[in-house]
Amino acid sequence: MTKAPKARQFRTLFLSDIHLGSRAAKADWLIDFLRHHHADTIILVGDIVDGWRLKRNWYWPQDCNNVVQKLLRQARKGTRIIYIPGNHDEFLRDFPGTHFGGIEVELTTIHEAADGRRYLVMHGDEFDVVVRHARMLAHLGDWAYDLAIFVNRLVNYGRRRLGLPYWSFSAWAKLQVKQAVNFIGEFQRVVVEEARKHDVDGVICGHIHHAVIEDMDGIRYINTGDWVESCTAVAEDYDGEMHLIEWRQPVALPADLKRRKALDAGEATSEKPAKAA
Ligand SMILES: [Mn+2]
Repeated sequence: MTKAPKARQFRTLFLSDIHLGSRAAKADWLIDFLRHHHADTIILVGDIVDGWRLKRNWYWPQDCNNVVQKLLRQARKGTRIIYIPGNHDEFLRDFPGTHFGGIEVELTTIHEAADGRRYLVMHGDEFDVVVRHARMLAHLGDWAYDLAIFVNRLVNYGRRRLGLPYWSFSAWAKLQVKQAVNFIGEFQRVVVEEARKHDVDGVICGHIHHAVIEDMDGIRYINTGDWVESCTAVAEDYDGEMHLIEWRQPVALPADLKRRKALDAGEATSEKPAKAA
């Protein structure tokens, strides 16, 4: 008989860009990750549910339910869970300060790490427009930068009202393969600038699907990556140290997978059956 490996316990786990409801979401990998990594606090850094994808084409396999159930169960068992909406789950942005199933919704939050460092936590999409027009805005200065963020919010609010999807920076950046690296750098730069404005030691964000922990001009930039391609998370240990974890599903025998599937099916207590596309 094989004993299940013990889960690693962390102070905080940061996860973003899971995109549940899109076919690309690696929900089964995430379930496996959550089975092996526990935390006192889990902060969901946006684009957890892909509302825009679901609106166009309902796709919600059992794996998506399992992720939600697993998180809700941990909340019930005492894990503090904070949900910071992104652009794909922006419907939640209308409910800051509310709770559902023990999960708190906040637009942004300040995370104080065990070592006393303070981090601004946000999804990061509000900087798309700044990144696009970085050079021009740099000449215009602070007020233009703030105005750009405001206009971006307004435009995307309008698009949402018209039933149009959010203008996706990351998808666009991927199309510009040659330029993508520049844009990742620009994004990082403006987000770090925002952290400086908030007088914090670092920033934790998602959105561009590019996981990294890096110090930049005295500010720590942390991007949690995604669960669409890279399967990455950031974990804070009890000393306040941040770790980037890339979760590659261990090679399992078909029998193991079958047993795991059965386990998950048994674990899930959803009242409604999953509705397949
Ligand atoms: Mn996003």
